[in-house]
Amino acid sequence: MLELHQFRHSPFCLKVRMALKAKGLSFSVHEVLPGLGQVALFKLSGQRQVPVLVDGDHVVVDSSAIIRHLDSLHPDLRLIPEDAKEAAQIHLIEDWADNTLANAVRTALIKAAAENKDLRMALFPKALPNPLRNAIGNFPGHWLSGATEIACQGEYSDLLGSLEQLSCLLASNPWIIGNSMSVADLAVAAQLSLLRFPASSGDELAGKGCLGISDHPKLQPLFQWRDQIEESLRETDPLVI
Ligand SMILES: N[C@@H](CCC(=O)N[C@@H](CS)C(=O)NCC(=O)O)C(=O)O
Repeated sequence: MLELHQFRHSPFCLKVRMALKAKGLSFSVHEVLPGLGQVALFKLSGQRQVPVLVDGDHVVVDSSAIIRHLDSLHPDLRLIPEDAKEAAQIHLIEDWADNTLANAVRTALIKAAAENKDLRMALFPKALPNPLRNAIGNFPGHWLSGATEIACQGEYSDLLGSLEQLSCLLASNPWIIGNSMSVADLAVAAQLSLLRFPASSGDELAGKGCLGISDHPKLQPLFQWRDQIEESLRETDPLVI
């Protein structure tokens, strides 16, 4: 049985869950507690980041490496095509999503969480003790919000510009590159989950996100595309261990 060590709301872990589901593989998830749980993760994998996939004797770290591992073992539904030109284009989009998009999305989410106590509370693991959750919830968010606003105006308009381009592309094409789902689609769809949380994030978070982006009229085709991908991959939830 494949075992995924994850933070539930990490987009990189969602990217791997979507790949596992696209390939029809059954797996269990091990929820890592930020901080303490990462000590055990370090013992297991030699580093402290999620996702980590345990596949028998193989311990694979990093979402891109995990998906390449899965593609080599289960090539019937490839997420990285054999065609070299398409594979190169897909690699570039995946790299953009995992780095540039991920950084901009993280900043936008921090700003949104600073402005919205409900979102802030919902993002922290249920396993955290209540006094700590409450302290985080009651932190005066506008301090942080002001700081991120000044620092990140350029990044925010770049993010909006890129998302508008993608939204336009995906209004008339089912996939970003080529004629079937690839790791480029999964990497982008996973990052979008932090801008507007999908149903799979649970009742507390579903529909919440970064106002100004999640409700932007030009970006609705993009979020609909993401929701369709999630819907097509929905099946029995993995066993949580
Ligand atoms: N390049 C990695 C990025 C993974 C990553 O950034 N994981 C974050 C969660 S979203 C993490 O584990 N952060 C905890 C830490 O750095 O201590 C991948 O694609 O898997």
